[in-house]
Amino acid sequence: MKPTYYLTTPIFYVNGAPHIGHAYTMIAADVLARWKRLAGYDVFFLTGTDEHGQKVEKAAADAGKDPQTFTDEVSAIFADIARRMNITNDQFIRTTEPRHKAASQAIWKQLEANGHIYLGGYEGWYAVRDESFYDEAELVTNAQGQKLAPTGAPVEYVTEPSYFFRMSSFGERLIAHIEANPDFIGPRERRNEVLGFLKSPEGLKDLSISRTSFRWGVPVPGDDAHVMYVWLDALTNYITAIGYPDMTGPLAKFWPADLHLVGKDILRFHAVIWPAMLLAADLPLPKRVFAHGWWTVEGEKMSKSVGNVIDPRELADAFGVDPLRFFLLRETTFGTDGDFSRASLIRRMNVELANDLGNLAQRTLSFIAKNAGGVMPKRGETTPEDATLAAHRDALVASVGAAIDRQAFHEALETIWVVIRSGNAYIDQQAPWTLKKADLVRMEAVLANLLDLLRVVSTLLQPFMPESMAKMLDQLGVPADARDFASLATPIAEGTALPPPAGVFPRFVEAA
Ligand code: ME8
Repeated sequence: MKPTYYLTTPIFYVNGAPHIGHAYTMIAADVLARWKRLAGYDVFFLTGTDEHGQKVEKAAADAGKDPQTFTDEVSAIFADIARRMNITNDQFIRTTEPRHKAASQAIWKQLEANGHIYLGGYEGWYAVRDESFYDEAELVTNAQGQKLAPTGAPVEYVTEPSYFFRMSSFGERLIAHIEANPDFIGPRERRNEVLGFLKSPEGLKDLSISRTSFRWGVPVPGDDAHVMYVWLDALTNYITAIGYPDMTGPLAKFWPADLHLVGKDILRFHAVIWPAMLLAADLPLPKRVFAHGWWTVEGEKMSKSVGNVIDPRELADAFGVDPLRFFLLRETTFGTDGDFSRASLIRRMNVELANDLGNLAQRTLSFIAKNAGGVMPKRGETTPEDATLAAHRDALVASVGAAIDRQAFHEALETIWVVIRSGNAYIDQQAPWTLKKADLVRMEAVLANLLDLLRVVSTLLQPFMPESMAKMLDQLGVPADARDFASLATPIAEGTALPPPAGVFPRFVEAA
């Protein structure tokens, strides 16, 4: 029986076209999912779209479409982005699916049966852009005297009947859970923020969980005048996808989730509201919620009005999907903010992909093609330099895996790059081109060491750059069914024929 691993991205609002921020979360989650599969896990990887609520209803009206037609169209764009980014999600959930309405109503009924829902009235501020309620004290006033949410979103004053979730009664249990489980929220600083919020004098309040001023949502069971607050339905997607309310099928196998990967904007929904809902419904809590940082583009916040929203498909057309995936995870510490610029993407492509990794592979493989019969060379006696290189190589899978388990993707890549650079230093130092004239046995041994190194590096980089590494592993003579981490223990047999080498990472030259 394989161990299981269940991970999710947020489900994205279909109010507008996806951009690199959305692609970022999908790609990071995909690297993790692919890594875990290669490490022998039975992975369930979920992404999808969040299609209810006032914001989506408004966007549909602005587009002159009925909400279902509109969400069908925009959801298809998100699914297309996932496909183009090579995302290996096992399911793409849409909250307008009948099974999801059923699951949302089921959890509502469970909360109600457990005594955690009551009818009242909401009077206060609401930001449609954030689909979030705000206290008067949280609001800021801009230069025009307009009241705004702390996120900058416009707010409106709402008075309407509403059902409430008794969230306030879960504060103590949430604090205890977070304190007893240091890995429940990452990164560490964000965990402290959540604890600070829960322990603040305002503490946890009851949450308004239904709306009556519009219709685009899941109807509240037994009271059709209300639709559920969009976040209540949205968060439930994580259990809809695995069969809730049926507790015996995939849910029994995959719940609790191993990881909810989200952006920092929605951590509180995932680290406070969702766990409170689960506690109230007598369901186990996810093992971890990790909040990554925020991308700007060429130094500016992405927005339709600035006109700098980048479609990740355009970037993939211009630079390739793998360089884009690599760049997004390499450029900044996962968990902190990043700035996207074409210049830095091109720099990393040329320095790290073309020069460091591409050259190491190209130099080694073309030398073997020309001077060692185009086959896996014979391994020889081990010198101290060889032993050092091999030790670094063999430590990689564990150290990179540990970084990935902490969602430290940047660190995982840096650890691999240190070894790639030491491979380049090794080839320069050992100089097989000189050995060619003096010591063919040693020349072969050096080349074999380089191929053994390249095989490990390419195997471990598959989750980050799946297409390029498939090409690389083809050239290294690694059979398609021997590319998981368990196969690393079986070296390529000497004499294995290698296909003619072809560069995997050309230098990117900006068109004049
Ligand atoms: O919040 N930088 O959906 P959403 C980095 N439907 N990541 C970004 C980003 C940026 N500039 N912009 C967006 C919602 N993201 C809810 C979620 S989950 C039950 C419901 C990513 O379409 C990041 O993952 O606003 C962020 O958390 C998410 O998109 C927000 O997507």
